[in-house]
Amino acid sequence: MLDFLRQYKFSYSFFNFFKKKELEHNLEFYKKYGIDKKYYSSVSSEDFKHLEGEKNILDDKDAREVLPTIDTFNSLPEDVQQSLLGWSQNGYAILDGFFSEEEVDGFNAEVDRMIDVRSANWRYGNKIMFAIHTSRLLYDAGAGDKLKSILELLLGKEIDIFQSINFITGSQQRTHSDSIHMSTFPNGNMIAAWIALEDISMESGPLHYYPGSHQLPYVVNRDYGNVGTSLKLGNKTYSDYEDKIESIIQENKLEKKVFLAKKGDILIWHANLLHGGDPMLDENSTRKSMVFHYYAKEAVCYHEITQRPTLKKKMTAPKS
Ligand SMILES: O=C(O)CCC(=O)C(=O)O
Repeated sequence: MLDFLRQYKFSYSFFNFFKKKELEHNLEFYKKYGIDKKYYSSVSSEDFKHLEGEKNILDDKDAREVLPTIDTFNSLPEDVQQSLLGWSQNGYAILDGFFSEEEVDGFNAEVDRMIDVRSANWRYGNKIMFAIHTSRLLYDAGAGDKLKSILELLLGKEIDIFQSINFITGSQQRTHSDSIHMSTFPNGNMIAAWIALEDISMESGPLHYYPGSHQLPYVVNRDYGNVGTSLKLGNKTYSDYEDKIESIIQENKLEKKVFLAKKGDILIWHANLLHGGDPMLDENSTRKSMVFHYYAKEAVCYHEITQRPTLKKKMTAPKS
């Protein structure tokens, strides 16, 4: 029965009607872009296809030209600066040893504690979702200035942390762009930071990514025949989306890299960088890692596949 209702846009709108506080963030931007919508209305890329949308500064100009003119950038350690300078070209930046051994031990102990007291919100068996809602330590790791100030530098604007995911084992997720899940208008107003919570090997199913893929057009419902109608969502499956991405990788002969990270290393990715999790070669291996996703404050935020506006919880630091 639930699956039957899920294909109808009004089911989501009905649910969203009672979530005004978490959805009203889009209203200001609907007005700015002349979109006639209520806070609970269905929304997708189809609503913006007649609009151009401003580009983020580092999508428009090269980071090598822009970043050295910014004080925050110049105050960063030399190796961090070097990695950020490749952002416009690569769509990712790697920060070695960003979190210390002790800090990461603290994050792992916190995750173990959450599992012990059963406050971990598991999804699909291996993901702990939104630990930042209940753990002060993990919230501070993602929302604290040390990391956030670098991400704001790359987006050229203020951001809010939206989501955290903790993995104990590899995600084995096929290649995708986060913009199909956490979509924005204008495009590109999302950014993510992935942190290795232990040394990562090929056996454990490392994170993979395709350098430069962020410069390809954003793939939206229309691109794989998933638009639907005014009442119904499209009828394609998520594998249809993944197949589409696979064909884009082949057509463009994109080169895959894997992130054989050391404990504490970070990989930051662009909203449209293609990435995923390699298969686990050793099914007994762990791959402890944590990813934070952020939205820019100044954008319409939604989920392209389900055509829903994003429920943004007003984030304040948890008490413990
Ligand atoms: O950790 C991984 O293997 C993939 C994570 C990912 O795709 C994401 O968080 O968007």
